[in-house]
Amino acid sequence: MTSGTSPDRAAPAESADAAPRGAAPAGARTVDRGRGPLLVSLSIVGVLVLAVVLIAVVGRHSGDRGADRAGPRRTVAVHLVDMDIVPATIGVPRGTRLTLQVTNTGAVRHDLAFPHGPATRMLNPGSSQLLDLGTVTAGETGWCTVPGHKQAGMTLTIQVSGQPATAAHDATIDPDAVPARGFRARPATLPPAGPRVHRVTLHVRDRTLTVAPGVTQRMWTFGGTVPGPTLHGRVGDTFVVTLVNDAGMGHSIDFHASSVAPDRVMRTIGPGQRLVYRFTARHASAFLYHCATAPMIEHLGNGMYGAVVIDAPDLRPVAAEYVLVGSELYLGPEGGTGDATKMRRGTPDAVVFNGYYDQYRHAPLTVKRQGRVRIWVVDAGLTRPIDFHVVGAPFDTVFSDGGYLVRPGDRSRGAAQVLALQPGQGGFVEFTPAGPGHYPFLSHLMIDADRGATGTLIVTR
Ligand SMILES: [Cu+2]
Repeated sequence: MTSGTSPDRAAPAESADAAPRGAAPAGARTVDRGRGPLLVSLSIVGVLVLAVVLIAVVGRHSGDRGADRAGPRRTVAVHLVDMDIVPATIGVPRGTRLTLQVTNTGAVRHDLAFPHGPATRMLNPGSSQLLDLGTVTAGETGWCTVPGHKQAGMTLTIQVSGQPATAAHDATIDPDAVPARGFRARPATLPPAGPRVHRVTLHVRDRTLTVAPGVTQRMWTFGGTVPGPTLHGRVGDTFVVTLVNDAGMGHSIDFHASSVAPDRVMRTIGPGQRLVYRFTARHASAFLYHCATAPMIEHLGNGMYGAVVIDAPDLRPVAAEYVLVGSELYLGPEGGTGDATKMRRGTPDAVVFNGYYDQYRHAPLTVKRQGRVRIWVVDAGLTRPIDFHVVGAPFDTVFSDGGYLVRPGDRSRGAAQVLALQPGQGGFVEFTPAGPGHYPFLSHLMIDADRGATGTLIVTR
């Protein structure tokens, strides 16, 4: 293989060598400086041979980490995608002479500017520009200056080696921290089903929300909360939802409960626009709704989801009825939007019920008298299954994504330990607690219970 012998064959996305392509002049200069008295006795041909050998050595090193120590010049390809910069982070050794080959691969105009450094011109889709950052001695973050794009996640962080990979940048959750005084959990009680025609207005707006003790994030919301409000009705009910976009970028909504042609009602509307999404609920379940604007992974990852609960016609009254939406947190900087790179890697910082780390462990759900409990669960994703379990309370009823898996009175006398849901699924469980006490609930995927997917149900006398 000859791939290591030419600078031109270094990885195209991140070349560790000098100028992009045609690096021979820089390599030749290196040769000139290094030849010293040796060259006195060499012919021109000899110089060229030596140059080729040295270029080959430099090129070989450009493909491995040795270049980070040996080569202080580096050119990195950077893509401005719509509402994202790829890569979002570039790590270099201190003292690197860094050049960015910035290309707008999105559909709208973007630029890249550093607060104490250079900036590209406003780049049309498809165009690119070399951006010389000079010799990098400290980390810094640049962004797209188009209004709203930085908030949407278009940032690029230069990290200088010796600094921690992400700690200097992203917020972190302290699992032992407790909420501030006056903390109020999101009410988990299922709202009443209301009239047969549900008129709902959902304002899309960016809001800074507390997602764990001492940690805030700039979330993209339906109605100002994450998850968005829970809608509740019966089979046959009509929902007339007015979506109003009060945010700075395009958004949309997709109701899994609706049987509709998506084209019109699920279209993206721009800032200041509104649409009316009308549907009749034909089926029972706990359905997800979410923003369906690209890149969906970021619109969901930043909080744009909620639940629509459509009662099965045969439901019996219960003593307590709750809704839990499971979702993931991909923390960006404190007070900033989520980290799109973590979203794409599927590495959440937390898995939570109703938008907050260990929310109902801090503020338990209660059943005032011993009686039957129904808990609706929706998995909003992005990537984690929810393996819903209540300690000490096997489920005699499980309704999973549209049908009963377990029902009381079944001759099998079976019961379920968990309600297992994939992203985009929902259902409910029922059980009668054995007596007063504290019943922990969790996602039984322990890695997720360990990162925020827990709570407590208190059964009082
Ligand atoms: Cu959106």
